[in-house]
Amino acid sequence: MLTLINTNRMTPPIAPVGVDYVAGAVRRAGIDVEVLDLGLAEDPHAAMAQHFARHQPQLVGLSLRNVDDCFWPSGASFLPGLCDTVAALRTLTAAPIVLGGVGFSIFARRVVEQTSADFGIRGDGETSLVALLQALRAGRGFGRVEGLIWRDRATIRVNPPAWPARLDVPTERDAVDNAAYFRRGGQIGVETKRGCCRQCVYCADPLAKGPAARVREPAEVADEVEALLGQGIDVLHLCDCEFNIPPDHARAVCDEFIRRRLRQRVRWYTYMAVTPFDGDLARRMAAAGCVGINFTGDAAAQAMLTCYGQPHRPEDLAHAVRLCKEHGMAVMVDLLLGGPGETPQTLSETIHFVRRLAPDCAGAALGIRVYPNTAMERLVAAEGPWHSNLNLRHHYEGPVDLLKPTFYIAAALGEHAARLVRKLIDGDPRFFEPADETPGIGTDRQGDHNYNENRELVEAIASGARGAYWDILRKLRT
Ligand code: B12
Repeated sequence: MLTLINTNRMTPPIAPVGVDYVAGAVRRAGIDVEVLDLGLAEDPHAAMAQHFARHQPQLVGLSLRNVDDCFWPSGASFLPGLCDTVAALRTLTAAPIVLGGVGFSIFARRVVEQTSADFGIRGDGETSLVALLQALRAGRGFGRVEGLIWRDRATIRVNPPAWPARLDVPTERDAVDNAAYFRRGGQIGVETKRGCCRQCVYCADPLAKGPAARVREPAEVADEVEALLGQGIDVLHLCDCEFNIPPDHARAVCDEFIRRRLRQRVRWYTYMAVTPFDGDLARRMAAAGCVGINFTGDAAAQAMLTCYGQPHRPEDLAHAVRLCKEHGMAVMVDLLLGGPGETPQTLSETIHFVRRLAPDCAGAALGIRVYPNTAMERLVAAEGPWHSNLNLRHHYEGPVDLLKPTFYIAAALGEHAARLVRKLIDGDPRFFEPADETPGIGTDRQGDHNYNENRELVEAIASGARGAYWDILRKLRT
């Protein structure tokens, strides 16, 4: 038997989609699995004690969705909490512990070392977790489990990541209490694919999900949406990095939703790249039930788009916003301010351009989380010694360690970069503004869009609001 634990306790709570899929796959392989959801538990320690008083599993799996909140002013890390959870589990069970999840997969080996877990699986969990259970039973074969990080006497071994080209994802969605998450979290996630072939310099998705898109059958995705509808869930957020890459698959998913007339029963939101996007895709998306798109805009100064490795031009962003308006879908533009080469001039170009576009809202995130093994890490390394790099900011003590929340904010923006951004926004209510540096969470929140311990959202959802968080927040504002 396997115990699968969701460790994510951020609020509003997001249903652990990965746990749902992995538990379904393990069950399908004929292995018993119990889900212990700390995201819904009043007291996580009591919940763990209760669970292990009743169950003695062969393996305990911990899902780590977020290593940190990836948000500069707070820079909250969840690793200390994960270490505590692993330590508490050691007192409750002798079963080996395996870690997995998207956040985990970005750093995999480092998190295994830090927490002293027995194993980790980098990448997809469905097949590898079953293979690990089989290897444990046989007492050998660990070298063949895809994505496995394991201890071979004193050495830590790292197998190639688990990114199977053919996806076989269970569609039942019945291992997690999705209805409870819908009541408290306002939306539920569904994936149509995994992986991304884009080269955005800062992005960690290729590290966790692989460098090429691996698509699901549109009919399976629609089956899953219908399974969620059966649980009373009618507002979804896609979990693809970018829904429109590759565009053929996005069209095929929309066509299947249209064929099943899902638009009458479900509303959905998604992340999208600015290109490729045209009138045909916009029309199909709206007809398939899409009510809101959050674009990876990043910037509207060409120099910054080039620096970030974005293939779109500012005009493409304007076109994308126009298409959304024409087709009745709400639109958010996500900006990433302060990257390498950002100056007060490029910042002003971006903000003024986006203000003229008048999207329904825009996220003015200041500071880029620097992840290891990305082009961004290489760019920073090329700037000279890490310890004296004035573009790097972090709240922790000691030398730069990319496992801890570390951000890039171009020093050319001066000491008070957030203030400068707010000045350019000039009170435009459509923007989610960056707060000043406020280590910790839940403090001094003034209109930002950090969804970590976001009381405004929790209260709105409790009062009945549903949808993407940016859409809920912007409606509260206007
Ligand atoms: C969609 C999304 C959102 C949506 C969620 C919508 C919804 N209802 O689900 C919204 C917009 C709400 C959101 C919010 C946030 N997000 Co988000 N989000 C994503 C995204 C794109 C998909 C996540 C997802 O569900 N994937 C699908 C599931 C099936 O995949 P999975 O969880 O990885 O599970 C698989 C494997 O990891 C593995 N697995 C999972 N668990 C386990 C357990 C074991 C034991 C094993 C072996 C394997 C295993 O198997 C699963 C199936 O193959 C990811 C990036 C990405 N491409 O994944 C970012 C991502 C997870 N988000 C991130 C962040 C930072 C956040 C926020 C903290 C942002 C903020 N400050 O507000 C919040 C946190 C919200 C919360 N309460 O948790 C970061 C985390 C990075 C980090 N440093 O840790 C990511 C990676 C994006 C990024 N690159 O920066 N997010």
